[in-house]
Amino acid sequence: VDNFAIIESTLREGEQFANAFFDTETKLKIARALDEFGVEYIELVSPAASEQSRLDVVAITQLGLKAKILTHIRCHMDDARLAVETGVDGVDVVIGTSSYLRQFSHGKDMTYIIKTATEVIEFIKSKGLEVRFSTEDSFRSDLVDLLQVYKAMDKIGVDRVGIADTVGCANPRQVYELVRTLRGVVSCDIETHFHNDTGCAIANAYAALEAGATHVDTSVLGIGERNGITPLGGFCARMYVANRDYVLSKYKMEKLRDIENLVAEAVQIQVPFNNYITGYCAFTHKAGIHAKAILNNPSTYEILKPEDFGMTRYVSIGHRLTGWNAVKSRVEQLGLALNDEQVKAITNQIKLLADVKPMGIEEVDVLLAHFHREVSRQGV
Ligand code: HCA
Ligand code: CU
Repeated sequence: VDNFAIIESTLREGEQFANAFFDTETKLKIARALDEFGVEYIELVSPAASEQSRLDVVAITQLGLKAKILTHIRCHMDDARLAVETGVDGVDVVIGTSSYLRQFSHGKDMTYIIKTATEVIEFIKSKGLEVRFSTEDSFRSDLVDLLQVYKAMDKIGVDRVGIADTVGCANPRQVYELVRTLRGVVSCDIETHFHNDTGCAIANAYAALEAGATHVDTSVLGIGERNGITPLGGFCARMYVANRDYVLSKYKMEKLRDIENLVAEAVQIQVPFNNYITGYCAFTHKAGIHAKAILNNPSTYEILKPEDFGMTRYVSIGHRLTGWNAVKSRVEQLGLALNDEQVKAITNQIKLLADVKPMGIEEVDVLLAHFHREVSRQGV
């Protein structure tokens, strides 16, 4: 799992999020921010979606970003012709292969799918562009059908094949097995795309990489169709735990919070309280036992180092689960001279008060300063 690339799809899958409507200026801002962060690819809405969408693809390709720019199209020659004229570095082609999609969506059989896909892929390749072929709803598709299409695409020289859990039904073990099987059948790269309907999107992406996938689709805050896909931040947290140095060498993690705020504002949502890395309580330690150990050595209860992400740790002390070691640390930060017995006494007072109502840090500070004045006066 120490060699993968991110295909950042906030400007494609993300626009399928209920609240999303990105004007051109916002798209450019998001594209620049993702590029600075260091994602390898930025995927954009199809130029066939609307005239403005097409113009926006062209505008983004002209920014001169380091990231490769992709556009995402249906498996149609009409879309392919539009895509290759936009100036993108590559095209992601998708077609549905599950019985649901074949019956209720496009109504095409496998022979037709392979024939059309071959024409589309060969056309895009002939323009010197990178090309990926992916099947929608891969996990509810017939395995024999799937492998047959992928094999055919690999043979004609597609750069990547993609697996998509369009409906979010897959679990990590199923993902591992499918990617492992596919790895044995094709020699090209393998891209993966996971929806998060049952909360498996990050785990599935990780399992895919363990099984030999090379590319993972993400979006900022996970926004996308329904409740979205693998979130960029959570995916990076997962990969950081697997290989910190690799992740920190590829991505400017301290820029994550700004990108999330930019996107959250653009789609008018709040960053969730429990968001990976940037949620407001992601580095808050509360219970006395945790606080004590954290103050001795943060790794005791922290798998992510806040400073690697431009974040700060916070030890919460104004509540009844607090402990005297945590209070002592605050006393020292404030430069108040109190011995351990005194710190224990004020800790008990904090607990009694907090039994009625938890306090913010300002209130605790006032209490500590007051206590300090009292004991100093008595000492004189
Ligand atoms: C969709 C398409 C897609 C495509 C994924 C891919 C999906 O249904 O909106 O190109 O790999 O989830 O299947 O986002
Ligand atoms: Cu999707």
